[in-house]
Amino acid sequence: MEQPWFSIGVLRAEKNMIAVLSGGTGSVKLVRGLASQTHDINVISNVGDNYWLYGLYVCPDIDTIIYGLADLLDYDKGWGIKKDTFGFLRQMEVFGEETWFRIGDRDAATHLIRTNMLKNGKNLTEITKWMCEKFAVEIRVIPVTDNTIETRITTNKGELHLQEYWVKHRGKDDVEGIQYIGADKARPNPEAIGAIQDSDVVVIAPGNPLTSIGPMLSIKGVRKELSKAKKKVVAVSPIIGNKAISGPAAKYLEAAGIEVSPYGLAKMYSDVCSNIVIDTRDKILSKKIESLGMNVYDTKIKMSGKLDEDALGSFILKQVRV
Ligand code: FO1
Repeated sequence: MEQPWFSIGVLRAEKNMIAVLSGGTGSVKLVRGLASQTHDINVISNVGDNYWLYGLYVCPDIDTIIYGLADLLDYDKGWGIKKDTFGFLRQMEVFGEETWFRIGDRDAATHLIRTNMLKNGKNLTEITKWMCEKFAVEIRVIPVTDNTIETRITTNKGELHLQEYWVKHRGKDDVEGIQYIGADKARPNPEAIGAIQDSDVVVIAPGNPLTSIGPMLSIKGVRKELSKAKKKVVAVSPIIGNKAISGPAAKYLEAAGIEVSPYGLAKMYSDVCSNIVIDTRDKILSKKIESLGMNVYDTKIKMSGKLDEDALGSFILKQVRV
C-alpha cells in the first residue's frame, strides 16, 4: 500500500511512546511541538483548576490542550476558542450574574455538553476521550484523576479557588500557601498510570510547577509511579534565570519557600525526575543541578511561535537520552 507523505516511517521520532504531564499555556505549546514529531503521545492533564460556574463544569487545562491540538485555541489569550463571541456572557450580565470569567459562546458549548454527560453518568475520562474524537484530536488526553481536586490559594485576604485568585482578583493578593483539596483521597486514573508505564519517555511540561503540575504530583499513586519511572522522566523548566517565562509561577514558588531558578525547580522535582531541560542562558547551573543526581540538557526553552515549539519538541525526542 502506498505510504502517505506524513508516514510514521518518515517522521518517526526516536522515542516511541510519550506521556506528557500537562497544564496551562506553556504545556500546550510543548505538546504541539511534540505532536509535530509524533502522534504517539498520551497527555495527562491537570484537573486542579476545574471550576463550576453557572452550573457548568469548566476544565481549562483539558480544553486548552484539545483546542491547541485542534488548532482552535486563542493563542493571544492562551485559553478559549479563537474568534469566539460573548453573547452568552452578555446575557448572563443582564441576568445580574458576575462575568469576570470570560466564557465564550463556542467554549460554553464544550462546558454545557460535558456537564450534561457528567449528569448522565459518564466520567471525565470518557467525556474527554469523546471530546477528542469530536475535535478530531488523535492524541489521547487523559484527566489525571476522575475525582475532584481543587487548587486553593491561601492569601492575606482569605482562601480562594485558583480561578478566583488569578482571574477575579487578578493575582493581586499576597500568597501564603497553596492547597490541593481532595488530593489525599483522589485515585489516580488507571489510564494515566498505564500511560506512564507504557511510555519510553515521560515529559513534565513547562507548566506552573505548583498550580499546573503540583496538583498531579500531590496524588500519591501518580507520584509513586513517577518515582519508580524517574530515569525516563524529563522536566522542561518554566523558569529562566530567576523569572517565570509567563504567569504567576514565581509568586507561588516564593510562597512555598522554593528557590525561583531552574535549580530550585530541579530540586523540587528531584524525587520524580532524573532529567531536566533548562535554557542555555542558565547553563552555568548545570553542575549544581547534576549534583542532585539529574542529567541536564540545555537549549532555547522559550516558545514564541510554532518554530520554537517544534524545535523544543524535536530536541526532547532526539537529544534527551533517557
Ligand atoms: N483566564 C483569564 O485570565 N481570564 C478569563 O476570563 C479566563 C476564562 C477562561 C475560560 C475558560 C477556560 O478554559 C479558561 C479560562 N481562563 C481565563 C484561563 C484559566 O483561568 C487559567 O489560565 C488556567 O486555569 C490555568 O491553567
